[in-house]
Amino acid sequence: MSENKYYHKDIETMSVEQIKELQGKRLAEQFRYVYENVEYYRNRCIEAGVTPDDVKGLEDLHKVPFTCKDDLRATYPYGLFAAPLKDVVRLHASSGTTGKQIVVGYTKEDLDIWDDLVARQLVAIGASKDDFVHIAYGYGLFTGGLGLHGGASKVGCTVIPISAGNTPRQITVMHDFGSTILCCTPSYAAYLGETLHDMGHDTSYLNLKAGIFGAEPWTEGMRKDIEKSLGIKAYDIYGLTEIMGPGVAYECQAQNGMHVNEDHFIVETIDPETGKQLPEGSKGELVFTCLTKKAFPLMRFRTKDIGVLNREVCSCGRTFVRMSKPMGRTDDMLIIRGVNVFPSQIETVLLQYGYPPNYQIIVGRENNNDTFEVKVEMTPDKFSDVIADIRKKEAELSNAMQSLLQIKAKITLVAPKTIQRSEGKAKRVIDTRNLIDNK
Ligand code: DLL
Repeated sequence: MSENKYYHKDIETMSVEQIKELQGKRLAEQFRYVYENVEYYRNRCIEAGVTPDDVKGLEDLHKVPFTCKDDLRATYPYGLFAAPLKDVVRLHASSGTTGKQIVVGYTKEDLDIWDDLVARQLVAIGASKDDFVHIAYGYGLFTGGLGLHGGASKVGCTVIPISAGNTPRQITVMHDFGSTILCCTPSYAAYLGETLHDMGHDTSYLNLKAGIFGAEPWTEGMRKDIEKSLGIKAYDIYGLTEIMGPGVAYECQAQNGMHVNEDHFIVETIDPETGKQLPEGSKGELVFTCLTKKAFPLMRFRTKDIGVLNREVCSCGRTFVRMSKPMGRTDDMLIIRGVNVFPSQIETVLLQYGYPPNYQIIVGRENNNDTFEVKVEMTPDKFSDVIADIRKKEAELSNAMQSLLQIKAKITLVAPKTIQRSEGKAKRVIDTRNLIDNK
């Protein structure tokens, strides 16, 4: 696994000048395509006084209006699609900030490119046709399962599409089928490592050599623990539903930042307050522009992830800029057991069920598993001191939240006026996981 391998060597190692030239050309074409095909975005451009003739190359990027998650909500479900729906062959979705999910789509060509970009990740960590790729990311509307699946199929690996859950069975399948590369969230990898040892085995029980972990923050400390407990090299992968899913950026064997697939995306860092572009190397909000996508091509999408870009040449020989691990968010999105959760979604459910928005979200980690509790204040009319009544109400709320959030929360109803009021911003979230490296 020490020799550097590339899936698209010529592209992954092209000179920075060539990359920038390609990006500039693609930006001009793509901006025109989106302007012509997405009415909502065209109106945004008209308001900003920008036409396709104004965007000729990378130097004009700053003129291109931003998009953000609220734009997806405002146009739900298909208002930002640029291709006719008859050409859309797949939909995926992720959490919106309130009741509705956000929906994205792919043409056949988009899927082909997505598979290629994930294939770059796999080959960069040494994967080949000889590998058995165990995909324990969730399959379904979440992009993790099918995203890694497409990339591993492109490389010609033997794919084991097991999806998440049933942890002891995952260990048995990894052992019996001879899985060599594990793909899942880092917290699930840690949990699998722990389960392996709880089942009385050590790393020699498995044939694993590497893992591709992402979709949530994880620290260098977690990387070391996972590598030790599973006897593997652990690699990071970044992506987001709005831009493509996994494979927007990928780590190589240097394990020192994730290469952004710059032939298909432009990445910038901006000052989240002013929206001004920052020089490469400054910490800021990551913003991505899709250069080739046809079905759902977002221009200058504000991710709300904070990160740093590094243009130094990497020891692997790749020239694509590297992004750091996300170092936090500019909004209040939490990622719990790999699922994106907004406090506003929780509020939506509480209001639907007649509870006031006095609640507290408590997130922690026990035995490598995220714990997720929501304390909700009862109103005097809902108050009861009969335990069975309270349990029934808790179960009702828990089911409603699970159906919206796609993960289970422990709901604890508490007596009226017992959640501390705040004089400034309400402290809604207590998260004790420490998932960001403090560099
Ligand atoms: O998490 C896509 C994905 C699937 C990435 C599998 C990697 C592997 P969303 O559910 O839309 O998409 O969540 C996107 O997750 O804005 C980040 O805040 C966070 N995130 C994704 N990858 C990483 C990572 C998928 N490697 C949001 N490290 C993003 C830290 C990550 N945070």
